[in-house]
Amino acid sequence: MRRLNVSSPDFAQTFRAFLDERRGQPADVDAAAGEVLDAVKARGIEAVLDYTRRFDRVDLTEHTIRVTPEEIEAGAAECAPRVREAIAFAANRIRDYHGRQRPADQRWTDEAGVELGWRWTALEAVGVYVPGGRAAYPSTVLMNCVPAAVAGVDRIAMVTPPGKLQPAVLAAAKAAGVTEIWRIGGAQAVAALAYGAGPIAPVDKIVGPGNAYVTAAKRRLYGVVGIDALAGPSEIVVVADKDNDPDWIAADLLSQAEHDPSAQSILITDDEAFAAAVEAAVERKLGELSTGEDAAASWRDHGAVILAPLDQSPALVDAIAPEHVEFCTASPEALADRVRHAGAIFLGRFTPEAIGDYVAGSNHVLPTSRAARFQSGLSIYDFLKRTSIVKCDAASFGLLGPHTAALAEAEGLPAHALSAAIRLQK
Ligand code: HSO
Ligand code: ZN
Repeated sequence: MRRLNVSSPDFAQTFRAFLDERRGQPADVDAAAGEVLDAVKARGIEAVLDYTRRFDRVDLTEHTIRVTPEEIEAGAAECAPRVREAIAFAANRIRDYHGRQRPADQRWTDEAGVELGWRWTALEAVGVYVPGGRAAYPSTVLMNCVPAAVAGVDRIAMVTPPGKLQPAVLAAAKAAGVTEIWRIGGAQAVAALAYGAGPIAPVDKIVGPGNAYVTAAKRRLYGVVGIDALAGPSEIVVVADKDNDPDWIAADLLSQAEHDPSAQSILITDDEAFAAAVEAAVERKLGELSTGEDAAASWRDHGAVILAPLDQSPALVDAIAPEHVEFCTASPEALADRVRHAGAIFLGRFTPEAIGDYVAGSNHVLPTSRAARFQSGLSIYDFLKRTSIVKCDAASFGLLGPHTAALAEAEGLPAHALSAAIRLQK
């Protein structure tokens, strides 16, 4: 854990170096992922089944690769009622939040008499990657699939590595409107979704987090399909005054740290004694968490405490452009309104980030690694596209046609000029 102080003479330099540190650089697996993609493109389902045997050590067939509706029902029924209730609660809130994002179509006639506008339509088919093992989060299923369903996507195809499917993941898939589940993982699953393979029909876009192979496969397939942002290690900034309970703030910092040894938790506070109390609380709690090992590594290698007047916190937050920022102060808006670059902002002492991870309704798929400077979290817009609409009549064409012909001639494109001129002669 690093201690930085804005009033120390070398702060600008230390802070810059801190921001430039790269966390958890993904392994260079690009060539290996490329090979898998080529094989699936060439040999389809056979290659997918081969890789599943080789990498996952599971022998599947074209028929057993699909999780049947009966299996989904039976698995979801095993989910503890308390968790099932929470999934339904979360799904409803996520549905409501994303439903409000729905943009309107537009149509108008401008002063030249041209009818113009645009129309929004949903993607037809989307693939959602859900990691296996410990990172098979039902919340991730909800956050990726509910917005797709709200947008009106017809097919939502989930892939997840073979093995026992967690009841909560199946319950979330059901609640989110997933239309099919395939037990495949890794680059071969991404390839199957992009190219289609045997019973798996191709999709138009692939979203969802995965390991280095999955990320490399998605990056390579961009263009064949759409992809979401490439997820990096999670991060949180907590801006807190001394009136907070240090234990609460420590828990919030640890809630990000426990995700991954390369996650990052940063405290910004104006009170040295409070900072020390939070640090002590973090150390105490690390020993109590089952995820303590990862959290300790994250806090040790990437954690930071920045001492600064709180009035300077919006500028510091902007420089960090974090995935999440909490303002745990009496008047959080006064500071938060001045922030420009952050994936999600959590206001006040009773809004820990965990609320946003699960049930607030806002999306927890957010820009990491300073991508908040140019990117938003996952939304209904990731599953919609806009089509432009243009209509001229003879009179309005009379106004636009000559300018079209002039530009076409300037570009050396005579057929373009002709398609304008030919109508002007009428
Ligand atoms: N905080 C993570 C999302 C998550 N948390 C899933 C719990 N489960 C990245 O924003
Ligand atoms: Zn989280």
